[in-house]
Amino acid sequence: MSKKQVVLIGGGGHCKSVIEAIQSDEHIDFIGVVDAQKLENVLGVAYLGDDSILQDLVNQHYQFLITVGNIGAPNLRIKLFDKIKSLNGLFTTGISPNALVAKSSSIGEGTVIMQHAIVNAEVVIGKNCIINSKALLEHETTIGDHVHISTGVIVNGQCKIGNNCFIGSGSVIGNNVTIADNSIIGAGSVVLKDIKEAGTFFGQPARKFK
Ligand code: JB3
Repeated sequence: MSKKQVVLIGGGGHCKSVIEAIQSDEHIDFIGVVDAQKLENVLGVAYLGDDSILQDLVNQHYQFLITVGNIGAPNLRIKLFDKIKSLNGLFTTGISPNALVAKSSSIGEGTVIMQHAIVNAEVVIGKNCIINSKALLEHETTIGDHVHISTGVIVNGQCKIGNNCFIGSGSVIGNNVTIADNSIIGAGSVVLKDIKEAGTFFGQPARKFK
């Protein structure tokens, strides 16, 4: 199988974590990093330039991952994803060889599954998501587009997490819970009831903060 030639968009902390997570995947070659500011290199991966070179990179048929992270709203990740789409760029998926991903699950373009994450039976994950280190997604859960499930989160079975949500580190989402699009769940929260309208929620049990 030929290797995927992958360009990373955003060269900060999340990018370093993605490189560590997927560099031992023998099917991936990193071409380089695109960042708004000039960098030396990122963990040995070359700096290529700023976003003005994206069309050239698309023309060379490289595949992309958005490696700008987000705590809260994913606006920059969406903007960069849509920009590359508008240039007819192709996204790949990045799956750490240390993650456990069920064969019956499905993972959207541009999504990364970080180290020691577990994605169980019939989970469906949308595009441009971060399933961060040690997150657990249980059976038949659905994750929308541009979602960040942060480090150590537990999402139990048959949940529905809407588009653009951020679930903070260590949070627990109970079985069969639905969370509305654009919701933010603060770190360490416990969500046992549906969240029907977007907002910022925090606590055990989680309550609306704003
Ligand atoms: O929660 C965890 C474990 N990690 C967080 C991650 C998910 O999100 C981490 O703690 C950070 O808060 C955040 O990481 P991120 O996004 O890598 O943050 P930072 O280290 O600040 O790097 C952002 C990079 O994006 C910087 O190098 C910026 O120059 C670059 N950047 C900003 N705007 C951009 C743009 N790069 C491109 N190509 N285009 C832009 O428009």
